[in-house]
Amino acid sequence: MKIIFATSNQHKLKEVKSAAPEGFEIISLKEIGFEGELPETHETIEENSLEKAEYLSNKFNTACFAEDTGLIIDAINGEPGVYSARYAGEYASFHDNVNKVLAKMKVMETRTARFKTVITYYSQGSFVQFEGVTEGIIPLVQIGDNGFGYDPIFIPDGSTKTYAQMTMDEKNLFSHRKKSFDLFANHLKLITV
Ligand code: ITT
Repeated sequence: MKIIFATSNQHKLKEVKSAAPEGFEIISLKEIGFEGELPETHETIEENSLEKAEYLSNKFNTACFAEDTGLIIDAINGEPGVYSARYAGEYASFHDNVNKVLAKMKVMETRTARFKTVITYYSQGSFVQFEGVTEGIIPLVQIGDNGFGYDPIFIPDGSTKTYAQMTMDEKNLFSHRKKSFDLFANHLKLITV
């Protein structure tokens, strides 16, 4: 089964390809000839996820899925949350965003946080959403070089490593994205039998 993943983030694309069960082929935006950014104008992860999937589905008149992800840190009122991609500014790098979090978290004793992904599958004008959440903690310093985004500052519960110290397969054992994708894949299996 072929499904289009509406994302301009190549790291997400790689992870979802590695998480997809046998029989699922993930098609990228590049492969369907879309270049550019997807719209993300809302205040919640759910709404942004829907906005991206709906936009692409309407533009190409095809079924597709999109996802929106945020890192939610308790000690700083849920930041960076829905603003995870541009936390340190519109053109901020992953590095800038990580440094901003670490600076804000410097004096915080409570280190709990969670990653949340919401996948939206949009098809013929209707949609369904799948949520994956992984609880964890924010270390005092960044550790590891793998992955992307906030991976160097997130230690999922049940591990002593940050996501950035893990291989992709190891990250998939804990990953918020993988949890939401598994729910989505089950849904697709059910509606296609
Ligand atoms: P698309 O909207 O095109 O999918 P994006 O990078 O803009 O790509 P988001 O709006 O979901 O995606 O941004 C969330 C940001 O959160 C992302 O840019 C990363 O910095 C971070 N992020 C998302 N998933 C992550 C993960 O698994 N590990 C670490 N950081 C992650």
